Amino acid sequence: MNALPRASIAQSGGLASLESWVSEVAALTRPDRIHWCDGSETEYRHLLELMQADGTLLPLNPQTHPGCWLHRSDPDDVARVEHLTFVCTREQEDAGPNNHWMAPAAAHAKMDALFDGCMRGRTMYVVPYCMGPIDSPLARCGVEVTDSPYVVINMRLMTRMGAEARARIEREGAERAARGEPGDVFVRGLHSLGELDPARRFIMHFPEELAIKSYGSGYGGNALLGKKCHALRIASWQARQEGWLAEHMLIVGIETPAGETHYIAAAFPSACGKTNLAMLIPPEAYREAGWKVWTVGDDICWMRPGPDGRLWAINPEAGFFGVAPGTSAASNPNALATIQRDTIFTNVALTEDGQPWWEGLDDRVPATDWRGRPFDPANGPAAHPNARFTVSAAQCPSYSPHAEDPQGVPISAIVFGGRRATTMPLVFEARDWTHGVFVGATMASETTAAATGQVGIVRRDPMAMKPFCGYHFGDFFAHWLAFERPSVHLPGIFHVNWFRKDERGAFLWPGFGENLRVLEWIIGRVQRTAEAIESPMGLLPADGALRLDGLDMSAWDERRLIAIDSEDWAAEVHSIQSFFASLGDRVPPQLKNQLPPDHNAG
Ligand code: GTP
Ligand code: SPV
Ligand code: MN
Repeated sequence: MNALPRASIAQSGGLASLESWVSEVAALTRPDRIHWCDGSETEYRHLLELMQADGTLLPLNPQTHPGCWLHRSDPDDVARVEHLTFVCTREQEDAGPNNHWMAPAAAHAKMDALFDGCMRGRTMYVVPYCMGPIDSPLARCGVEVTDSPYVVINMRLMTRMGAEARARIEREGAERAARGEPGDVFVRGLHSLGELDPARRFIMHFPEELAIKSYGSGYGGNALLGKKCHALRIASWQARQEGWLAEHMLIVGIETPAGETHYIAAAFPSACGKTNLAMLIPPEAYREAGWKVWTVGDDICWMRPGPDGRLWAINPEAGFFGVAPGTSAASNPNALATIQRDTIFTNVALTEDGQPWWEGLDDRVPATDWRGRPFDPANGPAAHPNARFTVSAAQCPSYSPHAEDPQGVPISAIVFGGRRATTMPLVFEARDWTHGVFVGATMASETTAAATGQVGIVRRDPMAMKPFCGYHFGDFFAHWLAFERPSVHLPGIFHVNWFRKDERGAFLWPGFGENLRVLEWIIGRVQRTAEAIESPMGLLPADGALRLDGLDMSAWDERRLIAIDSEDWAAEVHSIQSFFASLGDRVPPQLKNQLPPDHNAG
């Protein structure tokens, strides 16, 4: 590798205009052609044709799935890569022990050496995008430069991409110029598939420069830079500076029979149920009584105190990049209806007649697995466990009429939750804001196939942000605590666990649509109509406060669902204590003080 220091693109570009940054990128990467994306339907169709011609996309059965395509990724490129993801702040301490760190100059040098000439023979796409409704004051823009047309079409479904976003960037630049501030403000994302070699794959973030460099992966959160890289890692940094929150949360509106809609924001780690809760269909008895569920977002939530002091939230995304396995007419009919047309499927299996298929969909036997081989159960699951669909949110039958409101929706409750076979009860409420921040900060969950690495290991995943917080967790927790002030009317904070198991390994709770029963109690608590009792973890539903009528469940299992085992809790406290210790002295003392008195020292 060339060891000569070179001026990095982001640094030398500074806040230069969009055009000059794109020219610099092209001078480094040397593409054969540059295409500025306008986001039009014509452009989308042209890219689909191009990818059909070169085999990047296979058409699916047009009778059953019009406008749907299959993409098979490289078998070594099927999920986020946390061990190759870096936050490059000037001071290592600012990235925190929760992130891999590299000094910005070294990281730029490493990445620019990889990008040097990497787009020869390829087309470079310039993808302007807006995270959030185009006219929302909470929305932010970025530009992703990529050599992957698959990334371009995914960005078109997932963000407000094209001419309107470019116009917003230029308008904001002109407004800055009028105030005497130079340059355009947008997140600069540079992406190349490179050689798709895991040994030459890095996802680097430069929050102080609002820049991202991603090389060597075409998959999901590694490559669709508007999503985790911008809307969580960079945005969480910006949000801290500017007094708002960028969170790994779904947003769902629950309309009660009284006709009031309560918006709930819920943080569950990757592949732990956000899409499913966001699209929940009420159980029969609730539907008949008039309960309705409105989907605002399924993965990311940006929120800030509004003029009335409540937290107002937008979904910065325009589409869903959802987990396919487990999605069925029984578990998530709204998702299934959403993906019947104009959907990109990645790493699913195929039936004989060219329909997409995955484990848990139905009892048909697929013909071809996610790698394109004839299906043989000896090779493992037919669909990759992290197989995904990409689809416009507007196709979702439960898409909220307020999802595009520029001011967002007001949040009544924040819910944290993890995938825990033991220890954590179905639901509890935090005693106050500080305790709620403690509950979020100490969340843990079993790892899933959404990232490479071992599955099923319990790890601390504060606020479901372990892979996504762009700065030190201690500072992140302090930022959350700072929202408690007289002018802010804070939502209640709750914790749920849909995944508790019995001794035979079966889930105790039916989950999915029945989760509305838990949301009903949460709304009841916010409205001060539902009863609760004290416990060492927080406030549990009082006897009879949680509606369980009509569920096929023994009284014994009902009790076990919300039971707290004192040995389990003691082990949890111990583990939380060492987790706080591992984060060092930036953890706010108010959080350590939430531990039982003999555990909160240090
Ligand atoms: P990301 O897109 O990775 O952030 O995931 P997500 O949090 O949106 O997870 P998703 O809703 O896609 O669910 C992941 C898996 O958990 C799927 O296989 C679901 O079928 C399963 N799941 C979701 N909700 C429940 C539930 O209430 N109970 C049970 N047992 N499984 C669930
Ligand atoms: C997650 O892993 O939380 C996802 C999928 O939502 S990805 O976009 O690949 O990060
Ligand atoms: Mn996610």
